[in-house]
Amino acid sequence: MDAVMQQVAEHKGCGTSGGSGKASCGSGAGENDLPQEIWDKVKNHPCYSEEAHHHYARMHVAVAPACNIQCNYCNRKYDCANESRPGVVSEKLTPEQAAKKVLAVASTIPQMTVLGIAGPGDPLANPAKTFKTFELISKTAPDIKLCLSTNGLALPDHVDTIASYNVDHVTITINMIDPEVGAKIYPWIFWKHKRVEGIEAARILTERQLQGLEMLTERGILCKVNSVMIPGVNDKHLVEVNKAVKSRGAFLHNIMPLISAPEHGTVFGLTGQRGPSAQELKALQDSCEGEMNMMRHCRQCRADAVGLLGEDRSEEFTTDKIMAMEVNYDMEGRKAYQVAVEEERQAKVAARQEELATLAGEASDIKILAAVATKGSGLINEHFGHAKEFQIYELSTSGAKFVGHRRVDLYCQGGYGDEDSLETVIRAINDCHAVFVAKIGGCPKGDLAKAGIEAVDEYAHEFIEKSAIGWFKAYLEKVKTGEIVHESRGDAEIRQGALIATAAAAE
Ligand code: CLF
Ligand code: SF4
Repeated sequence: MDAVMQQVAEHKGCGTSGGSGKASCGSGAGENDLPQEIWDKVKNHPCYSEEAHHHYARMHVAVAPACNIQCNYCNRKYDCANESRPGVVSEKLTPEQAAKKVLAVASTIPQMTVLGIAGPGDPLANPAKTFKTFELISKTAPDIKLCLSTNGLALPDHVDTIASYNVDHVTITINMIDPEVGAKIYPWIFWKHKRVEGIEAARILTERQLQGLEMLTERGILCKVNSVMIPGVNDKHLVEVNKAVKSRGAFLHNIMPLISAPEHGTVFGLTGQRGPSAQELKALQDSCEGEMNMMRHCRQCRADAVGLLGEDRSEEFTTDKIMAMEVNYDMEGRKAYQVAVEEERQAKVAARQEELATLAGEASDIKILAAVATKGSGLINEHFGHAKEFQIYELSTSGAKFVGHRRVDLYCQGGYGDEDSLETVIRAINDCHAVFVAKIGGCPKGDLAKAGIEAVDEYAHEFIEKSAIGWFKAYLEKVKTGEIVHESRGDAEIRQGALIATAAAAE
């Protein structure tokens, strides 16, 4: 393992001293928490840096249709569920179409910094298409970072090629290191021209995944491990997985909830295997965070996703549309735009630090969650009724820490509020004490208050963390003076229904 990767392996998100002297957690680790070489690799990557995901976008090109394993949470009719939300069929692209699409998107969305190949099958089960795409893009758009996500079975065979294309970021989905657990997740793999089943299949898969991870980190390639949390199958075991991947140099661990609605037609969906609740997911992520960087901002996006992680602009870039587009790839213009984004980002960090300093000396064990309606840039800039997701922050005397997001059904249905949707929003953010919004009507505000959630609109268009810290300070003051009594909130729902609704709308 080279010196830089050794530093990555040893880096513990929590308890690391940041520029402010404050502990920095997980993929929220900032410039002062990481070696310079690593910071340069992650600072503009929306998946590898939580901080970057408010400002920078990624895109996927769906050039890899085939897969070499079967996961019980996957229905082959749909995208790879390891890295993509199931339920949406992607348009398959040739490498040449993909290269044109990248130029079209990069010209339209200058903050798009990363091109990922994540399916709809496994990129390394389609190596010719995957590497041809990388080759074309590295020639025409050399400023774009290349990223890859794989189930890992074929990974050891391709590590040198991956390194030769300067792919800096690789994700491996590792759901187990114990073949007995694996046999409950993977019915078969396709290995050396034949189908292998059961424990033997899982044994080969885990060996190849861990071998591939070691080979990548030895070459200085930054690795993220995705794990799907399947209650009763691998939830407890994922703590062991976390230790195993950390010891092999993984930079980031992304524990994602199982999506298993029966409508998807997957084995887990049809057998009634449930996904985790919001609290179960957070508890597992928290328990692993002392070991290594945890990603909590993954959107389980599709194999043709385009835009900021929380938005989906893929409909603007269908094959018909991109083939008709006049593309003007202006690298200097992109650079200039990104300089402005960086200034905005620095202003946000400075505002947070300034507000955080005012919390110094506050002694309280209270930790609460708050939901935020945002369109990006780290601002409270979305109306309650227009939010398709809420970002979740944990507020404590250490500051405001991003801990997740919740997808919801739109409350505002073209001029009127939908009461059923409001119910689902409340269930999705039921563990929060407050929801920060740019604007909200009197009716939903009242209904939220009845459910014990305060709708806060006085920080409209201000920075999220600075505002949340300010509000939390006032909350602590009210508790101290006895104006309010602090009470814990209940659990919340990870909205599988909202995923299906969005998917259906996109089809
Ligand atoms: Fe794509 Fe994955 Fe690269 Fe990101 S996504 S290949 S690392 S550029 Fe990101 Fe999407 Fe989550 Fe993946 S939010 S599903 S972690
Ligand atoms: Fe499906 Fe991806 Fe698993 Fe292949 S690796 S079976 S495409 S979820």
